[in-house]
Amino acid sequence: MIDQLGDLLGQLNALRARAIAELEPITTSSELDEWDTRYLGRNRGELKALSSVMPKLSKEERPVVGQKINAVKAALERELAAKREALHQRELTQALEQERIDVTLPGRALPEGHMHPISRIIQDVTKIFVEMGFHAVQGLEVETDYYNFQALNIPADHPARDMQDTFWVNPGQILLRTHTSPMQVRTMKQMRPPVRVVVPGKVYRNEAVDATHEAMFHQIEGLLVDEFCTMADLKGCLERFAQELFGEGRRVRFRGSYFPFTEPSAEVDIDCPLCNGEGCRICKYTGWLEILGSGMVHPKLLREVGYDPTKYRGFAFGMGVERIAMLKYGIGEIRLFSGNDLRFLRQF
Ligand code: 2NL
Repeated sequence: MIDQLGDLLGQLNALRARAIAELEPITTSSELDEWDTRYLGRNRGELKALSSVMPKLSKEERPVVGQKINAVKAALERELAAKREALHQRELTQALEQERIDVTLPGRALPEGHMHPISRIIQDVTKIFVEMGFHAVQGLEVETDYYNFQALNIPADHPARDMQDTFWVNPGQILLRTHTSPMQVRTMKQMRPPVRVVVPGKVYRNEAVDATHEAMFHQIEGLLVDEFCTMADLKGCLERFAQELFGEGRRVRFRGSYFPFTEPSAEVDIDCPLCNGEGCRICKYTGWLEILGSGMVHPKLLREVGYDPTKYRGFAFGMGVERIAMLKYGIGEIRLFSGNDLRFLRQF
């Protein structure tokens, strides 16, 4: 009996030693599960198989063997738990190593687009006048003969109405606006002074297209009407504009000119911002650049919109946006702006 007991305890010790030895080289959780079933499995586990002798043992032997079985079981379960934890830690370390992110790498640059240079100029110019108290308004691109010509003191025989320069929708009645002025006329008819508006937008002329002329281009016109408004106000306003857009210290020069809708009228030059007035290719070695036309609103126009010309005065100005852009960026070909060639547009 004693021999049988000793043999049984020896088998249990051997089982424990073998199980622990087999546990050692295991590297995956599926192997570990197999090991669990083989030794600790409830149905066909080896420990279970040895326990099956229990009923054949004597009363004295049973607790000794029972305790031993429990001790071996507890030892194997401890080893199993420790191994599981070790495997888990290894897998975690491996995952962290593989999925490691180098937070010091530079970010991947997003391709960045930008506004069209003409839109940029329109925005910059509009903002400068908005900051001086002007409202930006948009007009119609299809206008009537009255608003585009008649109300602006451009009579039927005036050269500006030449059939060659105007795109007519209904000849003599409906046209594509040749300047943004019709919207200033509409604004004046809609409200009483003081009026301060800037009107940016597309205009159309049936031009012979070349490096400086296109059939569609952009204008920005400005209009101010108030009591006690003088040409000095016009000059101060435009000087401020020139310095904001072309740089601090820019000088402004007025040259007498003629427009049907202003009297007196003046062309406005700035000292060339590319050579600081020294003379260069852009200013054709004169040191000066013409940037816009301007003048005091003709009394006939004020009367036309219902304002009393003895009480109110106005000044107005107009500039070609493409021309401003060409001067500002030193570009000699107007057609580049409408060409939609990204190799050109990306340079701004
Ligand atoms: C130029 C010159 C100018 C105006 C536009 C204007 C409009 C009204 C009344 C009086 Cl409603 N004047 N506009 C005045 C002077 C010059 O434009 O060279 N533009 C590109």
